[in-house]
Amino acid sequence: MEREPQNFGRVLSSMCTVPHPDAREAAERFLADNPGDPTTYPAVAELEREAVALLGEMTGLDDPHGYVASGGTEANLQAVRAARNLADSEDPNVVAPESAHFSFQKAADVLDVELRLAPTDDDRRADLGAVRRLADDETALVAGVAGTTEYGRVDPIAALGDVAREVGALFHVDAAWGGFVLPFTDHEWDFADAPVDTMAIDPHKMGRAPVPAGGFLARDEAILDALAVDTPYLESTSQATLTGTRSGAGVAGARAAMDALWPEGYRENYERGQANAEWVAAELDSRGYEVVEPVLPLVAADIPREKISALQSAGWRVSPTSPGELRIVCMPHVTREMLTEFLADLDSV
Ligand code: 0PR
Repeated sequence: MEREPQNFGRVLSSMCTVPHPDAREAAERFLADNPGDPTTYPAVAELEREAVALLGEMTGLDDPHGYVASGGTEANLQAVRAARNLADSEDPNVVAPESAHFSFQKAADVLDVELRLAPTDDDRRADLGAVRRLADDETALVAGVAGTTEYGRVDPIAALGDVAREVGALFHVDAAWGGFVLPFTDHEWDFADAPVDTMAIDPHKMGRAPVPAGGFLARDEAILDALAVDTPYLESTSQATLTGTRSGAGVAGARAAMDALWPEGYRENYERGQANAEWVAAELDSRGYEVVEPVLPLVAADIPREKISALQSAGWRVSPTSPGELRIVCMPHVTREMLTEFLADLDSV
């Protein structure tokens, strides 16, 4: 039977969205190109350099090193891997807030490093004092999140970077979701604001690129060198990526989306998403639900489990946070009309 792709009309908790038309077209053209072998596939390799340059522009990094990864999971894992490889510790650890994405657990497991999770504060951001207490001489990497998965919070990035420097660790910022909206806010989060060494920033989330298109960025080339292995039988001689064959569609799509949307299109996405988040937060609040105010375009509200289940049965794609709140991620496909319909259904379930 022929299957249809997901219709985004009722998708409210996903961090994926509808790709930009230019991105869709570019992805289709480069479906068979492998950026993992840049000498055989030079055109897609050039698109990747342009994509990385655009990501550098967005994140305040003049001479960016990095690549289009499969997603935030790979970028976070590579940050941990580079830090572990560069650390002169027998027993390295990574310090991150407990709000960090579960990909850090995978990274710690695969790379055999200890993951130390610091509690978050009353506003669900990394508790600086706790991070400071957990970090020590064996810390290879301190990580902060700029746009957390569950609540869209931005950790105190500059101060976390200082903690990393104090213990001689590298500092990683996970802006996998937030990176395409943060340039239009006043938050401190990027390479220009803080001593950031590496970053995850995913075009396939807020960037309107096709899946898979993540971003791994590094301030120094030495970080990519710490990841590189020799590739004797390829025309190119080394590879710093985690995966081998990669998606030319992801790379070309990411480059096309950013070319079309940076900066004005992304600014509009952010402004519309933020306005929708604030609007739906106020609507939920007026109905008596406890709402976590949206710092970025992401709202969480304490809606009873049975109602969430009933909404899911009505076709709404909504998933709860770990404490059970309903999450609405105001991605570019989420319109005011969708939210109005959602509230009407919420009122009737
Ligand atoms: N870092 C942050 C801050 C994230 O939110 C995520 C994904 C990642 C890293 C990992 O990114 P990849 O999944 O690209 O490797 N956050 C979403 C989540 O786990 C991913 C997601 C996206 C889930 C779309 C469902 C979905 O439909 O909730």
